[in-house]
Amino acid sequence: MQNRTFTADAAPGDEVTVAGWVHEVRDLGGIAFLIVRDKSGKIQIKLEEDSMDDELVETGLDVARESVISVSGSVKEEPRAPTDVEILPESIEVLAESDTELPLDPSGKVDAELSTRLDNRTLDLRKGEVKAVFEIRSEILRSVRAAFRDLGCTEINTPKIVATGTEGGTELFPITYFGEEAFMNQSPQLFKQLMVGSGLERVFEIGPIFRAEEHNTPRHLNEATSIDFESAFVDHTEAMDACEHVVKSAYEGVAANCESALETLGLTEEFEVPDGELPRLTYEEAIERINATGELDEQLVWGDDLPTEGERALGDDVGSHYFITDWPSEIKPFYIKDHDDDEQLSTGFDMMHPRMELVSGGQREHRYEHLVAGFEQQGLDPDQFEYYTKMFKYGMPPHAGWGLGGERLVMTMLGLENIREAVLFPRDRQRLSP
Ligand code: ATP
Ligand code: AMO
Repeated sequence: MQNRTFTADAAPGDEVTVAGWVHEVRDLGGIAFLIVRDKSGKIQIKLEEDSMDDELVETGLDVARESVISVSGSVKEEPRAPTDVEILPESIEVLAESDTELPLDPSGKVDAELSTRLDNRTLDLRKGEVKAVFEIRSEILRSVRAAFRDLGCTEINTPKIVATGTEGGTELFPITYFGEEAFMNQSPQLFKQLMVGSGLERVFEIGPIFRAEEHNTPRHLNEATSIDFESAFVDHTEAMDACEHVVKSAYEGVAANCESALETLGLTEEFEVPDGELPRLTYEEAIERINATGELDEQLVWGDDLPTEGERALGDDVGSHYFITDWPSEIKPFYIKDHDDDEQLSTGFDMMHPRMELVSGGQREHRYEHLVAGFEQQGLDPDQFEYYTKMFKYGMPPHAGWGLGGERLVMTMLGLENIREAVLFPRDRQRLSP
């Protein structure tokens, strides 16, 4: 495989070896064409019976679609070839034969159901438009990491096997840990907070979260990727600024570095980087605006969580990414701080895409007594969280942060209908393999 040339780099006059998958075989009788596909694109290989070695032509004609071959030869200009060049082969080596019966058609000519695609991701990602989603996902993660670096964050990794949940007891996956009950972590929440009180001060983590969600929906996964930020010495408004920076950086990175993937997805025209300061509505304004749309059968009142149809009506009304701030304390978790002058009102916020929630965050309760009281109010046993609460006795600075759903960011950015399309091997209620 030494000196392999990507098909996109093969220029007229070059002697090259390209390797890839047989995308198409067209035998016109006397002359035949193989289209070879690799990660960079496709190239035509011309086979001519009269002028080429019989064995070479036979090898080329016998090879099944989706087999892996290596072709050495000279590159010629050919205006009738799909990429204006073709290879006149001197040798063709079959590296891996494919069965002729394929569970899905990587050329995309025959549509496949999502479940068939997920069962055969290797073949599915041979399609340009599926591969493009994951190239963009990779760029999003790269840009997000760079944005966290701009903000002076240190990347951390925290345990995924834990003793307690944080985001509501019903959504935990229990496991057995050397005879003891343990859980898959729902959020790095408590660990990232413990690290803002350490010498690191400002941290981020990109890692899996596990939630035994009750419902099967197009926007929930049972294993998702959480992009988490936490910083000492900032309040919730500064945490929102950081959130804006990170989300915008993801869009900017994709706009700058994923031109061809966006083109493959037909998004070149409509791709827009969120611009200007994102609107920040209070929860109270949000419910008033939802009620004013008349889209809900029942009017929302203070204290209600926002139903999906309400989020959608408001998203249509606002028309861009936006924040909802100042949520009622009673519907936010124990670690979110209330406003100093009104304990019914929390510093919790959500960042919304017009289609759905992307981020939750807030300023944290860093005062030991208030924190312990908050546990009790939510019916949680503070003793179980002692490893966490005790660090609040040794100098825990004021701090704030948020968690962004990685797949939701990919999904909303690319207009994907189902969040499963943004994960290679999704975990949902019906899917544990592959
Ligand atoms: P040529 O004299 O260039 O080999 P041709 O026009 O005499 O081509 P054939 O050789 O019989 O015709 O080719 C059959 C078909 O394949 C034609 O429709 C021709 O346009 C097309 N064709 C020939 N060579 C190429 C090529 N290098 N790339 C793409 N299509 C080709
Ligand atoms: P929350 O529970 O709102 O907050 O989660 C944060 C973000 O993670 C994404 N998300 C999911 N994505 C796909 N499938 C799921 N099942 C799923 N659950 C959550 C969403 C959501 O907005 N500890 C807090 C964050 C914080 O305050 O820092 C938390 O986990 O995009």
